[in-house]
Amino acid sequence: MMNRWHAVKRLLPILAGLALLLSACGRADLSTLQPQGPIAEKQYDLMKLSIGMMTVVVVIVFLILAYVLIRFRRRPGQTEIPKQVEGSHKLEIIWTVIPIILLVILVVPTVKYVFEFAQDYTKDKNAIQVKVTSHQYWWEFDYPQLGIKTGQELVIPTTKKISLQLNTVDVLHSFWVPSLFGKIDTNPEGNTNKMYFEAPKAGVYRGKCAELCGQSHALMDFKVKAVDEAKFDAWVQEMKAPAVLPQDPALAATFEKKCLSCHAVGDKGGTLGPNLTGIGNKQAVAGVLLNDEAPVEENLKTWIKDPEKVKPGSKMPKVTLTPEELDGISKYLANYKLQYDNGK
Ligand code: HEC
Ligand SMILES: [Cu+2]
Repeated sequence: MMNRWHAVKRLLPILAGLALLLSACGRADLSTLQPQGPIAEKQYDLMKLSIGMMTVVVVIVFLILAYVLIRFRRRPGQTEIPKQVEGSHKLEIIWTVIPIILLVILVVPTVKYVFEFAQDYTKDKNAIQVKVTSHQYWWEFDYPQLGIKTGQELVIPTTKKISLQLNTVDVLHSFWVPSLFGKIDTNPEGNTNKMYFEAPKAGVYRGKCAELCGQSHALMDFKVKAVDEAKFDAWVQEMKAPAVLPQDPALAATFEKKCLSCHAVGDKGGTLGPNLTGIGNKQAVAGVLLNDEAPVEENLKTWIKDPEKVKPGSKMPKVTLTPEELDGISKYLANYKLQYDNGK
């Protein structure tokens, strides 16, 4: 008896640690266990149903096992072999029928949701259409109905269905916003995956690449920002407004020459990198340098100075700039803010 208590005592810290670990699975903007939209809620319902059923089965099986172990244990002095039972029709029917019933309970809602989640809204005029393209190591969002291409931050209205078509330009990635919907792959073979979701609560949700895609896979973060319809419309107008370039003409020329070959601001520039319009009030620089952890200007400087240091293997080269140019461009971008969310 004493020994057993010692064993339990030794296990206690491990159990406490596990409980602590599990209790930390709780960020509302990042957790499957705190769904923030209808798709995630239904997926969570399926999880609860299957885990609930498994728990009941495990508990019953272990209770029966414990009962059998105690009730039919070998007693002192017992020498004869107990009565052998086999081919009991009653038992066989019970242990065939019960699992079938359990499977049916699991299958019906699962199949129902599989079809529901696979509905195609790509032709729906009322849905916001977004073409998602994954790159090592960033996400591009193209809104064909609105004529906007952006990156790293998917801005959406809370009132509409968002219909996604997903592709990659390089390797396999997986698009995942745990609190809004499950993972969906972006396939290299050119076959486009589709899905839809809704985010009825305004807020910022964290997204992840969920498929090991290279050295900076773990840094391939993005955000989904859900805003009300008025703010969304304002955002669209601001994204389409003419480019605002640095005031100093020399700095503007440097920026155009060295940055706009890949990046866009307003109506100017290229698409090899994320659109920089409004980068001054985005949630993060390059997805990972969070602007609520360091000032955006500092994050911009850190990134532009040496992208490779922030995200090994990044496709943004280290651009040669004088310290004044680096300061000037970082300041200019930090002040490139949009007003749709009250300049926040
Ligand atoms: C050869 C193309 C190329 C050039 C030139 C280039 N960039 Fe980039 N830039 C990229 C790519 C690609 C990314 C995405 C990198 C990632 O996140 O993995 C990026 C990301 C960024 C980001 C983060 C964007 C976001 O939405 O978080 C900023 C800011 C940025 N670049 C600024 C600049 C500036 C300033 C210059 C000029 C000094 C510049 N870039 C030149 C390709 C380029
Ligand atoms: Cu990836």
